[in-house]
This record gives sequence, structure tokens and C-alpha cells, in this order.
Amino acid sequence: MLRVWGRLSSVNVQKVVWCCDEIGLDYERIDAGGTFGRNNTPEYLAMNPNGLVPVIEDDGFVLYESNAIVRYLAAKHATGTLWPAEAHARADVDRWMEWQATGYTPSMLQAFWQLVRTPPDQRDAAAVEASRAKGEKHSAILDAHLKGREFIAGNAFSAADIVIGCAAHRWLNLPMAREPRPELERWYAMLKSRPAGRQVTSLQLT
Ligand SMILES: N[C@@H](CCC(=O)N[C@@H](CS)C(=O)NCC(=O)O)C(=O)O
Repeated sequence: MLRVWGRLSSVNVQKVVWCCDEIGLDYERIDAGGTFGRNNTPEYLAMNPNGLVPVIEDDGFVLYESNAIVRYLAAKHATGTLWPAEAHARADVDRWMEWQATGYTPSMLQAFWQLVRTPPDQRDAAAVEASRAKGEKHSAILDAHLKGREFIAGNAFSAADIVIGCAAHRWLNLPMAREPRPELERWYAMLKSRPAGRQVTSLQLT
């Protein structure tokens, strides 16, 4: 059976479990990272020398890096749906996955750490504001892109909706004021209504 190591509070682990749920895979998730530890044992470091979650093991094949895992699972089990077969459509999905990993999630990281994982008396208001501004810039790009599109890559749900959906879940649930983003909010509500999206989109930020 497919094994997934990682705590569910990790946005990167969330991508993998959502992908598994979309495909309908049978998998075992083993808590690791954060207060669960386990990710600095020699056995774990042999799977991922970075000591980070998630990691998967699929019939002896070990893989880390959340977006690489989502691409692998989608290509193996869902080519033509989550992972388009046609080169241009696939590149579009791939591009938006890169945008999530290198732009959107990093933009909101400080706001998340300060507002969710830092005690109120130790928070850095300037860091929150700088991160909020960067997150707004990215959210405006996403909102504009979604105008006239049902999904990130056009008219079909794809791996890009999963990874950006995890980032948007974090952004839209941060305890702070945000600009209204009607297209982003419409798309996120649709994600929440997908049975496979519920596990992640019903999580509280911790
Ligand atoms: N680029 C990596 C980043 C992985 C990462 O930063 N994971 C964090 C959780 S989101 C982690 O393992 N933190 C240490 C811990 O949980 O103990 C990926 O996408 O998988």
C-alpha cells in the first residue's frame, strides 16, 4: 500500500493527501514532523536527507518534494485528467504548480507563522504586513486568472487546483483582513464542495 509520511497540519502534506483522495488511492498516512518528530531519525533521513515532510513510499519507490509527489501520483494514476496528456495543457498545469511553490505559498509564509504559530506578544507586525502585501499581490493575480475559468487550467480540474487549493485554504483562513477576491472565493467554494477536497479544506490552520 502507498505510504505517506507527514503531519496533516503541513500544507505540503495536505497536497499529497488531497491528490490521493482525488484519485481514490488506498494509502496509509504516518504522522511525522512538528511535534510528532520521527523526521530526524536515521531511517527517515535515509528517505529524505532534508528531514522534511512529506515523503511517500510506493512499492519500494521513495519520493520527497510535495509537488514532485503530486506530479508522480497524477501521472501514474490520472494522466488525461489531473495530469493532462497534451503537452501544452500539461505545461500550463505545471506552470501553475511552480507558481504555487515558488510564489504564492512563500508570499504568505511569514503571515502564517506570525499569526498562527507565534504567541501574540512575540509577533512581528511589520513581518505580517510585508507578507500580507505579497500575499495580496499573488491573490490578485490568481483572482484575475480565474475570471472566466472554472478551474486553474481552464475547464477541467487538475493537479494545479490541488496545490493552489491548499495554498488558498491557508490564505483565506488567516486571521487577518484581506481584499475581496470574488473569483478566488468562488473557485475555493467549488473546491470545498468536492468530496475529495473536504479533508483538507475543513482543516483549521495550526
Ligand atoms: N519543498 C518541500 C518543503 C517541505 C517542507 O518545508 N515541509 C515542512 C512542513 S510544510 C517540514 O517538514 N517542516 C519540518 C517539520 O514538520 O518538522 C516540499 O514541497 O515538500
